[in-house]
Amino acid sequence: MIHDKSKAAFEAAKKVIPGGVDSPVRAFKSVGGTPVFIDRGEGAYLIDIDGNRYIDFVQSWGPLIFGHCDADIETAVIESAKKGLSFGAPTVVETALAEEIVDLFDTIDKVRFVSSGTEAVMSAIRLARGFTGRDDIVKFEGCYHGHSDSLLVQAGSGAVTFGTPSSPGVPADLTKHTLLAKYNDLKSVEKCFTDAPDSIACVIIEPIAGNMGLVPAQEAFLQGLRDLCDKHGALLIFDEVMSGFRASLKGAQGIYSVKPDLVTLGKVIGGGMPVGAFGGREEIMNQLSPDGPVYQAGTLSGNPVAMSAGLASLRKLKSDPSVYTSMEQKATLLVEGFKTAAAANGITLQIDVRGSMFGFFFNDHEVLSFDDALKSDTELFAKFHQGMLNEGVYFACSQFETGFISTAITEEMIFSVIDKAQKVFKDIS
Ligand code: HOZ
Repeated sequence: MIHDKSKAAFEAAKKVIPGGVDSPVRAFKSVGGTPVFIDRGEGAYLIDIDGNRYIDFVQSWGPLIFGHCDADIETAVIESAKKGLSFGAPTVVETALAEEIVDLFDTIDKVRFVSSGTEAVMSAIRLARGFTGRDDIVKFEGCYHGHSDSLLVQAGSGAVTFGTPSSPGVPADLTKHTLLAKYNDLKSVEKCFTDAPDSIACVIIEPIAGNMGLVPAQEAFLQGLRDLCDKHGALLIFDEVMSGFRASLKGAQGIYSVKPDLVTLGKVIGGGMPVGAFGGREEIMNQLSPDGPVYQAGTLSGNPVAMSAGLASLRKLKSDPSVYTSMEQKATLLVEGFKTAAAANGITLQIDVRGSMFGFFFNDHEVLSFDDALKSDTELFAKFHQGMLNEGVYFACSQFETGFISTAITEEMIFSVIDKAQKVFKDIS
């Protein structure tokens, strides 16, 4: 495959954009080679500026559950854009999208929209602190909640990919309020509460972690978090920016029985446009300004074009929830095919699937935590990534990310990807 134009575009970008990218994970640093510069998407495919086509398992890191250029979402965006791009004033489409979310999530009475997942989580944390009158938060190693200061501590996603899970530039005075615990390890959370019994405002978790690779929480562990939070008067926040409308129509909450106090959303609720949201029980959400004292704001929050894209996506998902079963079947087919093909070449993969999310670790042992994920063979992953890219298959360029199925991906495509993987596993073993 020829990537000459992408290589030239990357050189040009590096002169004027740090690292040539606007988000570090895109730079392909951990897998080698040059990032491909995208010209356009078409359903299940990405087409780069050299004209190469790839089956896309990244989907803009999750939002594009219907693939690229879905006709209904495109129409909603175009119709909305024709009426004006932004008003900085309320529109009825915000209420309509909020109503859909409140209808689907029993844990959300009210929801506020922002422009990114980072903002959603940052705001939810402030609200939890304001509501409880406490400063400390508990987060888990390997969970990534965006790049705001108090959450960029032992974080997953690009932060771990580039070996800076805790970033310079974050004042120690701020991170002293971030207590760290181990994913799927209740004892480590109990220790946080023993050390700081009355000062923890909230425990925040990706109930289906997607930023250290795919690592779902165990039900008993989540229940243990719920019990500890209740015992100590802390709030439980589910960060469902990634799993919301991805793991199921109700996100992780459609799979687990444990209920959070606050939920953060993003990605799918914007249909590909920049959107985040946080919501929860009325008594908590009413603490937000202008009804309450906790300040939070945004000039472009609830942007009508983004809200229209999100509304079209959610209504389409609600009208046919069977798409989740079919995406889960395809995801399972894919990773089981990979596991078998890898094993035939002496490579052990750990695989997992939750709805339209899938993961595969080059790892001999079960992955339940960040420590386990870090034991993966990232060099082998890099070789696999390069091999598959050359075969026209686009995976996230890090072992510590999740893969996504879209409704545009067919079973025939999955079989063809497994065939290509068989060849690549053979080459790299
Ligand atoms: N895992 C990241 C988002 N949840 C990838 C996207 C990015 O950092 O640009």
